[in-house]
Amino acid sequence: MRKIVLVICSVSLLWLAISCNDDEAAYFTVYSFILAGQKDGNSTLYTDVVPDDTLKIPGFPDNLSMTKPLDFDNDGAMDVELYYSLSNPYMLGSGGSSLTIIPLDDNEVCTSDAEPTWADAIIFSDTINKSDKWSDSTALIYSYSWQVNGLYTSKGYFNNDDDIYIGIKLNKKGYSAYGWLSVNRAILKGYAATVPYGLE
Ligand SMILES: [Ca+2]
Ligand SMILES: [Ca+2]
Repeated sequence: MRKIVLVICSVSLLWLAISCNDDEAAYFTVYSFILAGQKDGNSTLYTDVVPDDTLKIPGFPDNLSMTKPLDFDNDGAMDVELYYSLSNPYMLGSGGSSLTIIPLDDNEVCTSDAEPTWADAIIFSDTINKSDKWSDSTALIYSYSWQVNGLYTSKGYFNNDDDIYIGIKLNKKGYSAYGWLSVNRAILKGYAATVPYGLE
């Protein structure tokens, strides 16, 4: 008799859990980390940008900036935006360019301890998880400016072709997932995020 009661209880609990969560919640799993540069395994959704995309501003030089939204988990909602801007080419004596990343909705970007407004440079295969430093503010990927006298200023960690990554945290309804973005200067190469699985 006790056995029967137990079975009935667990069935009704399950039913309750399902019926209370029509809008996706209870029965899925999502990995709590991703490795920088990881392209498969652990329910990773990888988007290779082919060919690597050198950002170009439509209508330049009348337009001096552009945004490029990215959907990491392919759910139709954009997760971050890249903002690319160039200086006016008619401005004599100086010029420059910059790229920033803007987390959308509740999402966050991994930032540097040393430079809190810069996207952190994560080396290949390093773990990206909740222990990193996360910010929901715009973060600098790189900026470069020059003057005709030969002086130039470079900021951000992504001015070169180093094999480094930007960490992304997708804060969704009821869970967080992690991702990475590969970009050097204004060249977008690819991105990935872990996605929930077990949910139909
Ligand atoms: Ca998305
Ligand atoms: Ca690529």
